[in-house]
Amino acid sequence: MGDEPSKATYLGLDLSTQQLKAVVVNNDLEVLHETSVQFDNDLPEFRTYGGVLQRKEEPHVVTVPTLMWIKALDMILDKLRVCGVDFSKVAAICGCAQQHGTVYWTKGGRNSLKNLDPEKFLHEQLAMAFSVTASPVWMDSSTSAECKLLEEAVGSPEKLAEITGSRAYERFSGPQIAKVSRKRPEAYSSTERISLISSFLASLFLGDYAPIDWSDGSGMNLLDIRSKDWCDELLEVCGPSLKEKLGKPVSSTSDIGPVSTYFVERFGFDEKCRVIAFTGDNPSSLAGMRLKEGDVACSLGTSDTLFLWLNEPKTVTEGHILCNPLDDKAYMTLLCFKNGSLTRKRICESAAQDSWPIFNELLESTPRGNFGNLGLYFDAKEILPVLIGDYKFNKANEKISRYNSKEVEVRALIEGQFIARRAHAEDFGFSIGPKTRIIATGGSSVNKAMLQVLADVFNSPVYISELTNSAMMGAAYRAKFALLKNESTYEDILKSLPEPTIVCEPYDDADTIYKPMVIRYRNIIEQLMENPLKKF
Ligand code: 5FX
Repeated sequence: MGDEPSKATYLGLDLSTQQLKAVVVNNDLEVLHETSVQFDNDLPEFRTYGGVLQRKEEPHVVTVPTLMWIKALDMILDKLRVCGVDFSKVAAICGCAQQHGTVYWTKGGRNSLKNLDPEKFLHEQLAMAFSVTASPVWMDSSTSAECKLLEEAVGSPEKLAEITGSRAYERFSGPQIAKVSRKRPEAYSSTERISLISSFLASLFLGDYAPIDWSDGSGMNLLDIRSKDWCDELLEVCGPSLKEKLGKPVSSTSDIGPVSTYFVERFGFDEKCRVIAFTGDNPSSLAGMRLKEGDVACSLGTSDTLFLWLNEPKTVTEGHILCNPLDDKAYMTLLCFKNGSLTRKRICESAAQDSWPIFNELLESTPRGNFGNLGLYFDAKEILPVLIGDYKFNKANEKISRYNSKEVEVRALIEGQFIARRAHAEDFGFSIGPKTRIIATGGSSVNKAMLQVLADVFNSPVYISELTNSAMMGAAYRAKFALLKNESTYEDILKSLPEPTIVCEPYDDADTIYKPMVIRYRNIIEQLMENPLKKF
């Protein structure tokens, strides 16, 4: 493998909310094999819905059985083997995962990782490796008390945002770790190592604890994004000996070591195959989308996210600044909206018989502006704005309980979602206009009817890449980049790949219709935030 670079391949993984995906690319970054494991359908024994566990009695607590992810890795590697992947050619492995979630390795966890028996599945051998068996994930919003602790520790939300890139957010790892340490002190004290989901997945390949990378580490409320080291004051309020439990964070482009002998012996990986630091799904998407200055990336998945490349950090109290996964000196911005594709699916089920073609027909049969109807749908407590429930307004801006027609409901949902994305992006300082390229990715980006609404609401052309799954592809590209970074730029490595292509342009009247609707949205939110039960 190592002697014939042109025959080298790269393995990229994406452990997202609803599935684990894997891709093998050749040296020209062309896809050779691609496969996935869907958690709900392929691993029904874990009884997840949308990839997570959530009980009615405690709706704000959202977890995932850690072992399910390990079993998914066992399955996906076998799927790749069965479809003929020659693992001996893989020069480097890299991956990404949903951000913020935490994994708690029990004492002896490292030992288990180092002594894996290649005759057995990983999930058989790691079943007892965790002190907390259900990992809290990004959809969890049960840590308001811990958020306060972190903000008080440094003086204010603004100060926390200045240091870590974000004010305290319930889903962020610091508040989540603080909750485990406060509510389950025994589990916390028997924890040898805390990984992010990305570094946990990397640990399995490494056969040892993998370090947390700076970019995903920026989603913890614990990392100083300028010095790129943990902030001691914050670690102290979260739990005892946290520095040792987290290990030292590293650059996202680090080569963190060779693949473990388990993979060499079980699957025939070359012992020279390297493991590259895994990162969060959003940073990985940034790498997969090859954003240019001024481009706005819009990922439409379980969560909807908007992000862009940033050269200098800035302090923001809504949204997030993360270390950049490709350039140690640069940063990226991120806005995350929790109610993305699962909410779209709910309305698709209720209004369009669970059929996307019918949903699109309904969407396209209503005019832009939806006769003045505007809907806001938050199945789970939203991040931006912090609201839960359905809010439907008619032309007279009266709050109504339901729309008379399915087509109005479908358009109210999609316009409402994209109007919210635009309003918050503008508040955050994104400059958006007819020259901005919106580059769409994520599951819903295959839906052209929705992308047309996106183009109109943002009054900007929407592009998509031929290569869907930007987070997973970003992992494969980063695998190659990390090996060659001393000789080539990232641009050079990706230059043979096709450019994103334009799929929708805004109609001429788009801004006239949607600019006032963005203002109207802001007024509604202001009033709802004061009193969510307000009668308009
Ligand atoms: C980003 O801050 C998020 O919480 C989500 O986009 C998760 O990364 C989804 F995987």
